[in-house]
Amino acid sequence: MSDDLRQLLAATNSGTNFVAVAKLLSAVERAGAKIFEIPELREPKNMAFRIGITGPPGAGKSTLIGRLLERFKKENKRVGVLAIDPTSPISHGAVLGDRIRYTQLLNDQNIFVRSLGTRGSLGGLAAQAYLMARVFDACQFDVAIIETVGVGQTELDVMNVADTVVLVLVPESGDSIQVLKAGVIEIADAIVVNKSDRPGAEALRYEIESQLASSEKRNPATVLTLSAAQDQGIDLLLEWFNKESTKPWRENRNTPNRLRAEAVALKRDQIETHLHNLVYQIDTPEQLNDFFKK
Ligand SMILES: Nc1nc2c(ncn2[C@@H]2O[C@H](COP(=O)(O)OP(=O)(O)O)[C@@H](O)[C@H]2O)c(=O)[nH]1
Ligand SMILES: [Mg+2]
Repeated sequence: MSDDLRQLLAATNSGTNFVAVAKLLSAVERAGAKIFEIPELREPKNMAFRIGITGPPGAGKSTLIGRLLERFKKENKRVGVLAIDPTSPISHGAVLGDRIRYTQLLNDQNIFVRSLGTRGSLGGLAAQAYLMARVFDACQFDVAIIETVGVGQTELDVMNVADTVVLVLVPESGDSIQVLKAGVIEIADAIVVNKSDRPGAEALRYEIESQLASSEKRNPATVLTLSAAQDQGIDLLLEWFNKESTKPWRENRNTPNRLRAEAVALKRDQIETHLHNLVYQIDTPEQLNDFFKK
């Protein structure tokens, strides 16, 4: 197994061969925590700055990522995108939609996009995100963007993978207010009020700022208003990323808290798979009884 991974990693030619990168990602998905046997995956020399982008469906996350990709492309940055969409396990509808939104950039030699649906287990998504993000590091990407749809516990877990977290909200959406009430703003480093071309952006910004004022978080999020579709205000977010990237995010990634969160995500995935395999053997009441003795 680890020999296969080594070969696949070498075949990526420092991440420039995207066909090989895609194969490596699939192999890593199957290998799980075994990837730690490979030094380049365990302690990568290169680290891609991981930007997590979360928020309710339809907030404009994919559109915004498309804008960011245009900018990163101009700066000759190598970017890996991981689009996680647990809402469409069958049709992959939204994932296809995302592909269309990134379409003009997909053939670019510096931008690699991978979509992840669910394969049954929700807990597994955070594990997959950790694994893939390590591949992006080893493949010499400068930036890794992780998009998750929604704002539940799964998304919170996935956002632990990121070095910086952007929460995208929109005016005129009951979802946005619910997100604020659910305390999701606690995990955000920046909160983007998107669709500033629509009425209500200022009111939402006011709502967010008053929630932040009453939050107990030590470093409250920066609030930015922009319009992804109209390409307005994107540079504010890029400036903010530049500032964020001067922080000691590389060192922070290997703090005990971060490493433990990764360990829990990967181990939970292993245990859930094991449990699934065990219960799968149950066909009769006797076997059910035996199962509990194991
Ligand atoms: N009016 C307006 N529509 C936008 C803006 N950004 C995105 N949209 C639209 O909102 C819809 C959902 O966008 P999408 O990027 O797929 O949202 P996601 O589900 O958060 O990834 C699409 O129809 C976009 O064209 C914006 O700034 N203004
Ligand atoms: Mg999307």
